[in-house]
Amino acid sequence: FLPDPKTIAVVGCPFSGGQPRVGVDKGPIHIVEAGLLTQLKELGWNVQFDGHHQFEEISAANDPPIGKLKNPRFVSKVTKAVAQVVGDHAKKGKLPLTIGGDHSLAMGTISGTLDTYPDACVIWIDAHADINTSDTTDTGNIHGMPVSFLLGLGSKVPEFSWVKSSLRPDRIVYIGLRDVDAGEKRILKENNIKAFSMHEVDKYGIGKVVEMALDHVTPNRDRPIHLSFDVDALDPTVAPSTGTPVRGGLTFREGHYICEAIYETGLLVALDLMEVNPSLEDEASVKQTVAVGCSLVRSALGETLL
Ligand code: HAR
Ligand code: MN
Ligand code: MN
Ligand code: MN
Repeated sequence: FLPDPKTIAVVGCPFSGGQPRVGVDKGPIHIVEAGLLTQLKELGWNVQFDGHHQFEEISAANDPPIGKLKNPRFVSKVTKAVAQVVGDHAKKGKLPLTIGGDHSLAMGTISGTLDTYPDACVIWIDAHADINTSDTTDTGNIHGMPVSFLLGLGSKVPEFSWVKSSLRPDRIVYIGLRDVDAGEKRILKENNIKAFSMHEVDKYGIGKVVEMALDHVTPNRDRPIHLSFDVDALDPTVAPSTGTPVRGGLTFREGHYICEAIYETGLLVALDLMEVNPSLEDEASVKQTVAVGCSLVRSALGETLL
């Protein structure tokens, strides 16, 4: 889908409004400082980066909850702008790489992808399903809800009416789930959404799981793929610096295998790396998490072991 010379447009999103812990907004800054852009150039890509995405903060005082949703205007404003930026890059034939920031940003990134490629499918790698609706959320944190907005589930929230809600439930697949709320389990079942939890990863092995995931969303291997990778899909021993770590996650190799296998399809058109929080855990853990984030991205963009 991408014309030569192949170009990555890096969209750094220092944003944390979709969840309560400070620091996740520093994720993209650390990842870029760690040398990711140079590493991607070494893989043969053209790399464009115009600085991290700038946005005006809306203070909590001016952004009271709408229903249960926290910071709704701020999240909406930022993710809407991100949708525009990602969509513009994609329409010019570039591959947008969005570095978060919290996972509410995926409302924007995937809206941008769907606007460009209405046929696109989504592969969502996460410990969490992020599919609470405005009705089912316990926390009100919007990073736990982006998928429901993209699918058009739950009560409509006018503030988010701009979100592309055209994603079909059979065009998204999950890998890595292990902390799914009761309401989310119901939504997954009712909508027949395919999910490979850590149980299936243990049972079948990651190779088979990725093959089954691809068979589900693109049986003929002909649909554009948007890969949204939440670093908390990895085990906390592998990626400790993240806001909602859950034990029993993907190994270093399982995470990288997913990225490598998706690259090999030649169908990847957009990539998100989300939820790296450099203010959590000690300095060594931060370094480790930032490094693993960079290497996941390299694997998804063509780095091979041989
Ligand atoms: N399900 C919980 C909620 O709705 C927690 C999910 C958010 N955690 C994440 N997203 N990091 O993947 O608040
Ligand atoms: Mn997530
Ligand atoms: Mn998560
Ligand atoms: Mn939970």
